[in-house]
Amino acid sequence: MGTPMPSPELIDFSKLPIYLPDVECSSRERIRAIQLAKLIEQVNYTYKHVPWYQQKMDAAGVNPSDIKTLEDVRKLPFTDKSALRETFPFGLFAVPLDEIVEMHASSGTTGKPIVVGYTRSDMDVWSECIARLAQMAGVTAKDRVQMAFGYGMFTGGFGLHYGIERIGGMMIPAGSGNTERHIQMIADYGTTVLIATPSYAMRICEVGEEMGFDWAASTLQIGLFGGEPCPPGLKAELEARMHITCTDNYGLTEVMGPGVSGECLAHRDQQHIAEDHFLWEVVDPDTGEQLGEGEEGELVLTPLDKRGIPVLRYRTHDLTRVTTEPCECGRTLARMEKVRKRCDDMLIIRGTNVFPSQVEDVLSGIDGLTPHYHIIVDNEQGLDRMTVEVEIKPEAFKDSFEAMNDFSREVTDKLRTALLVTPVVKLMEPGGIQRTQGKAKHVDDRRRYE
Ligand code: DLL
Repeated sequence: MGTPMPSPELIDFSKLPIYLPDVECSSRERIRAIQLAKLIEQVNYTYKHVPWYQQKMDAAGVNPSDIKTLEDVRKLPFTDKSALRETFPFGLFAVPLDEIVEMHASSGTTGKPIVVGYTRSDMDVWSECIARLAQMAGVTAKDRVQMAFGYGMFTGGFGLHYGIERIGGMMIPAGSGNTERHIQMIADYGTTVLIATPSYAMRICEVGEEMGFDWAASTLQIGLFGGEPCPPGLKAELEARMHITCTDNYGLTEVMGPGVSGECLAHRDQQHIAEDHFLWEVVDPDTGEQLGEGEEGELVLTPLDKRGIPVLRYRTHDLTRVTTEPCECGRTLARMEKVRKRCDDMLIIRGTNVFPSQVEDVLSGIDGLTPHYHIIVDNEQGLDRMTVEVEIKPEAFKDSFEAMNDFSREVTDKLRTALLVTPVVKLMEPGGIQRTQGKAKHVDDRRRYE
């Protein structure tokens, strides 16, 4: 069963189990050799099975046979969300749909989501990656693991679920929402591990405190959190108030979902990348040029054995730096610094990705609104809250409170349907949203947890 967190200098790392020591503790040379063999095969596979990539590579004048070293990955074109948007829903799939056993989706920058599909072998790799990161965090087959992610199109719920099953832990598939019930279930079932976004974990913590739940005496020991940044201040508070070890894992739908990297107990501000399944690069977000080890830039990922929907050099827009220095936990897999910032305007609200462009699209389709809007995000009550201020055209302005209320509800419903997040909508009178001289600043992110 997961152990409460002793201070790092007291941990005997040699006693902590490692899921795949042969890979996770391999020499750097061997890791690179595995990556190269897989990269060559993956590029060939992708070129052969995805016409979109064949065209892109032909246009860039690069052939799979040009990939002879890991450095040659630079010859390949980048991929970003627009590729998935252009080919929605299945245009990047490399296998007939009959071979897809599960699909997931996440927000795109506009109306259509990003759709991904997994073959049976993709599911095996996925659950292995999750099993590895859960074990890195101290989870074992004896743990009772309560899921507070939704079991929907979001990759977090099912992804983490399969990985915990793989190490033999007991899954408690509670799903998202109903915070009081979560606390009751922890008490009733003796839950030892909680899976959630860190912000929702904080909400669970606070509601528990309000209910008089004694976190210090509870069975809960480990938080497997992810899906959004977990700043050190938030992590420290979760650990102190819930009396747990709060770990953080990272991933994104386009390359797998959760499972790309996870925190070990030796370096609590970093995450080991599953390098045998992902080739990482850090690039200058403006020029796309590769940066050296330790330099901060945009993480670019090439999954090395993805069969359903392979992607090459995926631009994550997440900013980080990577080190390949050996780690005290025994793993030799590279470590990425926790992602705190993105280099695009995507917001993560309660674990759901939201682009200002989606908000703009919805608002522009509603009669009676001017093009001016303002998004405010805060987390004063523990949970992220998104407020959207919209401005009414003079002709749509009504004296009746009822009529204005109905209008506000219509805007809220349309935003909720598109974003999967329920915003607080504030109707502003004509001219009520401040105009700027230069670029309009649409987003004010006031969340604080430094
Ligand atoms: O959030 C996958 C995931 C689910 C990871 C559950 C971990 C746990 P998306 O919805 O596609 O996938 O969002 C991916 O979320 O590019 C980051 O910007 C952000 N993100 C995910 N995990 C972390 C994390 C899932 N641990 C986007 N720290 C990514 C910081 C994170 N940001």
